[in-house]
Amino acid sequence: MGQLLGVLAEIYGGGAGGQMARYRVALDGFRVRYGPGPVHIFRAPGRVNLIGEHTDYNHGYVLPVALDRDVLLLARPRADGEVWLANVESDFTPRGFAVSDAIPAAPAGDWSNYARGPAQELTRLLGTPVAGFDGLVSSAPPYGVPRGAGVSSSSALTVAMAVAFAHFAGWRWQGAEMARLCSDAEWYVGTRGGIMDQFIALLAERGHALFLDCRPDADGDFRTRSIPLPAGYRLLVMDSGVRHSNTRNKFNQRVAACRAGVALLRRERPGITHLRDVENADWSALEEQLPEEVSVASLRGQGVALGDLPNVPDDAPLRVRACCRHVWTENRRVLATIDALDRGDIPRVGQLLNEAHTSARDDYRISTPELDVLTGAARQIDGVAGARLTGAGWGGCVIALVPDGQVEEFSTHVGRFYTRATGRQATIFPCQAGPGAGLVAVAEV
Ligand code: NG1
Repeated sequence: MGQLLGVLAEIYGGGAGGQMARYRVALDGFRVRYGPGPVHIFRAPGRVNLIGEHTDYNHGYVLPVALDRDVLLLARPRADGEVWLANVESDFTPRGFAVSDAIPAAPAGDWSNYARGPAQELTRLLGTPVAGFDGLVSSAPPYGVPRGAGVSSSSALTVAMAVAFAHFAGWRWQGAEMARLCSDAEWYVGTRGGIMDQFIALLAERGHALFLDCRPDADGDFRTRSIPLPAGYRLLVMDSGVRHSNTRNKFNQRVAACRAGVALLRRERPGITHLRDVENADWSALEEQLPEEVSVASLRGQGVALGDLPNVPDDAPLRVRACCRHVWTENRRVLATIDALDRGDIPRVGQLLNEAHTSARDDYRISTPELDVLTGAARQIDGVAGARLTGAGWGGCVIALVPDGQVEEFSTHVGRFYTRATGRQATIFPCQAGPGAGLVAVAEV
């Protein structure tokens, strides 16, 4: 156990003591459920995104940061090709399935889909069924990844599962290939998201954000760069407590609006495959070619197909022009943010974060009144560089860059202001940029 404490100190820094207690509870739970013997402990972190929202599936730029809040998966391989899963949180009831290259999905919303996806994808990639395991997941507050809060709890769970399957299969993964596999594994559950969350969960570096160009090169590799977080500031996360129930449908509708933009722009420029392709075009000229609003059915009538997109009804109003404008401006903001970070110009970074929030609110329409209250309250504190919603939107979290000396005042003010304005309680915590996913240790229980 002393050895484990050392490993935890490397991962969590000062928070290792509390983590040790959390790991002990999980290890005891594993022994009670599955019996004594060796157990592998894997982890995968959640993330915030500094800037670059809804750009990843448009082959754009993103700048995520891993949290030190993570999903733990304790696992012991089985010889019969079955996977059995339990969870320290009792609302996730136990699940089981058999590994194959075509694993039937459980009903939408079933948490075992986040294990079924990676098991199926890795089996297909390796051409042979991967080993199953007995598993116990631990992601309860305060150490786990908040669920449905736009900090990527689903990807953290998927990545933890994938890392475990890969380990037991003896597959030595590389970043890009594994990130792609995990992204495919999430398409298995129906969301047509991008590759950002899986990349940061796998490749995060302590104290750094990860710049990722989501356009693969000819070899399928992605350009990345680790960028140190600015000295003298804390990246604070404010969880609004608002959880949206219908996110998957709304998310896919935004993807549909972007795909519609591409399909319409392709009529004159056939080389365009993603919105990224117009990053250097004059936007004011381009946007006139895009409708303000159009339905899927009307697009179909014009011969425009949007591809495989679950849960987008025929009459869903797609705000094509505004959504595409958000993506075009957001990509520029990400590059400008990197430039400002390189120059140490934090006020400029803050300005870009604020502009990104406005674009997400007005053009992409993914904010909520609660997220707007939080960003407004955050900006009232002197020295706060900027604040914006982070993640998919429709609830979840806001981030702010706060001077080290202002953290306490900030938390008190924002907490009170938010409760007065909304009657809700915000959870405010620092983003301690932690390392990426992997095997933590093998323990004996
Ligand atoms: P969250 O916030 O974790 O639901 C989603 C997508 C990302 C990205 C962001 C918006 C998945 C798994 N995640 O993240 O790829 O598109 O929204 O920037 O689809």
